[in-house]
Amino acid sequence: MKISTEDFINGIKSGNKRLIAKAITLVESIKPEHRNQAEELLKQILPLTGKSIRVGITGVPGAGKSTFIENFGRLAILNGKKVAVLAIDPSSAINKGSILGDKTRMEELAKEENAFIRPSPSSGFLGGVANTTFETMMICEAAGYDYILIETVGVGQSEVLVSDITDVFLFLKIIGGGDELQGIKRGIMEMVDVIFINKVEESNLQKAKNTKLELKRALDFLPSKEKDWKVPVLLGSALNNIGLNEVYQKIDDFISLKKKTNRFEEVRTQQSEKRFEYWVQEYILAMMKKNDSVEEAYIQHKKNASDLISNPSTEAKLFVEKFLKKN
Ligand SMILES: Nc1nc2c(ncn2[C@@H]2O[C@H](COP(=O)(O)OP(=O)(O)OP(=O)(O)O)[C@@H](O)[C@H]2O)c(=O)[nH]1
Ligand SMILES: [Mg+2]
Repeated sequence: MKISTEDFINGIKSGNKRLIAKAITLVESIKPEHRNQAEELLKQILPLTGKSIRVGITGVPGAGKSTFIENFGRLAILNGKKVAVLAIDPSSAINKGSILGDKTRMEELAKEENAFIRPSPSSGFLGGVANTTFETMMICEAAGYDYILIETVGVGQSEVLVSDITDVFLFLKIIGGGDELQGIKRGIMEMVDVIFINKVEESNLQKAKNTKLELKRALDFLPSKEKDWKVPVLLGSALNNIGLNEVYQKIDDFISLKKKTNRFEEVRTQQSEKRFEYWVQEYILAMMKKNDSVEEAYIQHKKNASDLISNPSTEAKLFVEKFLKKN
């Protein structure tokens, strides 16, 4: 049975998890009639959004992201906060990637009344991963969640996507995790706001301290992303709940600093502009493709590009000029 927009909104406002989940399914849907209702819903909840702290968490597979989120989330709840957990997974559209890693379902956190855990979308969807996750985040914010924790799943572009929708970016590092072999992807180091060296125990404490020094040195060579913020490198164990308080505190400090310097709003504004630009392209293309001959041409030009008959940018230009050229 179709749920009315009003019912969705009342459900979200009252924190009804079943309706929150259904609203998220609605915004993830690619069906045009669903999209129309999604737009209406998002428009109406907009005034209720924007108040959470949006945290992106990255790290190589197995670094302990899910374990960290589970215990960090419980810590936030102990501090009286409500926590929503989302995943961003650019690979899921292709291989129907696993849901927040099948190994870790965050069972303890999931039991908490003040936690909401949402698996990443697992099939093709409109608007790209970051935009879909952003809209999911809006719904969670309207439902009163104070922290939105976003786990990056898969490697590569997911960090860029997640940094486009978050306020603070946390990098979980493990010693000997392979990432230092690649000099730790420079891109990540430039994006990161807080580093947590995870799985530190008595036996590897000295190694961890050395890694911390190396990271600090590497950071010194990079331009700082936020003025007056020195990226902290913390040590601890997500599994044993060591060092998470410090991360919590650093995130708090970082957000306070960004608010004081107006960077908080400024970055969010830039992020919104980027989303706007994205949607303009998305909708222009969708409108154009409603016409059969345009759709046909689109497929042909795309094929030329994919068959390497010509350069993708040349094909894109030819396609657009065929239909949009002033005459
Ligand atoms: N010893 C130790 N093990 C940990 C710690 N944190 C996480 N682990 C373990 O490391 C393994 C991977 O943890 P996950 O939390 O699933 O890691 P992840 O980064 O979410 O992994 P993916 O989602 O697959 O990318 C699990 O077996 C955890 O129990 C820690 O602080 N110490
Ligand atoms: Mg995980």
